[in-house]
Amino acid sequence: MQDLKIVGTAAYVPPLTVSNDDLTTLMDTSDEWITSRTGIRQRHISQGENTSELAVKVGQKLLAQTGYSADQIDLIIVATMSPDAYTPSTAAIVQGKLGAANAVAFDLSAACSGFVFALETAKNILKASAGTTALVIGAEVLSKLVDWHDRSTAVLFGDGAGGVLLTTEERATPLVAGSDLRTMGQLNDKIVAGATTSGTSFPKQVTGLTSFTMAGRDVYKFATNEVPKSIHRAAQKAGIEVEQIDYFLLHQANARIIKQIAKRLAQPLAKFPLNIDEYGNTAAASEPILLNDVVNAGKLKPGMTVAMSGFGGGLSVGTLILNF
Ligand code: 4VN
Repeated sequence: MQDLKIVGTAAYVPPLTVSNDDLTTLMDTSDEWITSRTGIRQRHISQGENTSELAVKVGQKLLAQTGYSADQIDLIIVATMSPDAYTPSTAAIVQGKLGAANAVAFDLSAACSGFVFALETAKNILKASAGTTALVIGAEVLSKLVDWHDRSTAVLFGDGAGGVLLTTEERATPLVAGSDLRTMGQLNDKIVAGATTSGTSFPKQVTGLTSFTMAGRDVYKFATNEVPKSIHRAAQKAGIEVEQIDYFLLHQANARIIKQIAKRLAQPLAKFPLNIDEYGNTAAASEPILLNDVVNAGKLKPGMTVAMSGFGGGLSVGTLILNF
């Protein structure tokens, strides 16, 4: 059957690393608290590179690795909650810098579920259109939205980007065997960043954006309850049992949350790769950075089945069952 294949994966993180100890000079926190509560040891922080610049580096790596030329790309989706601007889209900037003249490009805003939503969207567009090849990138510079004196949020986040090059090809099994995407918009106020005000008087002033706020306990509860359910629904759609899944690539929000989810699914922790120690929570970039790390570690073999789950702002959750 004609279906899709991930031809390449890539990631880019800015060179500066900030350790937990480094953060103790900005706020009342400790390496012990951060590592035991979240599993984070350091995060990469951009110095001047904006979201599109991280995404362009991922795009350039994907083209170089796969041997595709920029004009062969039909579609570029950038999943981000920290775009360079409201307009142009970060994806349009990426399209221009890559010289991908034949690609339609747009951003997808679904916070930490963004990459999963974007991969499913790209799949559906490629299957429904004459296009064959897409870049799907998750990219974030969360450091520009974080209040660096708020110890409840600042310790959690990092900057980075990752992505895949997708193309149409003849294969025996579909790339996406099952999917489950959900939005719980009644809980939209639980994670907020970059809010604007409409202004009451006229003429109005252009004002700044709000910094990142999160109802941590509520989001924690949401994730541990909803992610296992989403994985079960996606597995059911794929016609498989959760036991048949080789790896669970979960949004790297918090190592304790991931361990809790593994427990609820009654699956061994060895099936849940973790890299949050090195990158922190990079929202929409976390899934493609993790996928790239797992691919580069040689863990993913053809024929394996992977569940990829994103969850967070919206609130939202999304799971894809992927055949490699
Ligand atoms: C998804 C999740 C989180 C998240 C929520 C809570 C949380 C991460 C609360 C308790 C605190 C340690 C940190 Cl599940 C964030 C996002 C946003 O990307 C998405 N950490 N914690 C403690 O006191 O232990």
